[in-house]
Amino acid sequence: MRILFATSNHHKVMEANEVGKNFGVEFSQLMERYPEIRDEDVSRVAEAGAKFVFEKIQKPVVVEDTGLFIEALNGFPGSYSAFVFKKIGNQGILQLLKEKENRNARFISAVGYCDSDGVRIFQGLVEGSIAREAKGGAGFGYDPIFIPEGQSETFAQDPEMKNGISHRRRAFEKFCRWVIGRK
Ligand code: ITT
Repeated sequence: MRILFATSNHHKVMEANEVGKNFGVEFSQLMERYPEIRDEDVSRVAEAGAKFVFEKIQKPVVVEDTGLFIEALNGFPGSYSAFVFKKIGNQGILQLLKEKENRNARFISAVGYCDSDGVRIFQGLVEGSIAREAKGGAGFGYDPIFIPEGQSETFAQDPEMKNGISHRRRAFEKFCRWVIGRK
């Protein structure tokens, strides 16, 4: 089964396909932009994005929105993670946490799927902490500063570990299970 995935980020498509291959689901990248609404909840951002793209292309489509929620910063940057990453990057986040003992953080991924029956949301979450310094060359975005719970390395140091436990894996697993079980 082939499903369109509207995203500008090819890393997301590769990670989704690592999950999809276990379910016979293949994701194809669709370079279709959509407005990211201002909402603190990544699920609502994904929901609005999926509806927007579906209405435009009239084909079933997936979009995904991810946020990094840092406890000591009251959940910042959250659903504003893309904007914050562009503005201050990983070094900016490390700077904001310089004096902080509490390094707890979580990634939340929301996959939105829209077809003529409407939109559905599938969430995945991984708990972890923000490293003291950026490490690793794999992955993208905040991967060099995120250490998942129970691990000693960042997502960027161990992409296989990331693929096994990430927020995205968890959200796409839920989606794939649902989509192949439907009908
Ligand atoms: P699209 O919106 O086009 O899908 P994007 O990269 O802008 O691609 P998001 O808005 O979901 O995706 O991402 C928010 C930010 O969080 C952005 O800066 C990403 O680089 C970063 N991000 C998303 N998923 C991540 C992951 O698995 N690991 C590290 N950083 C991630």
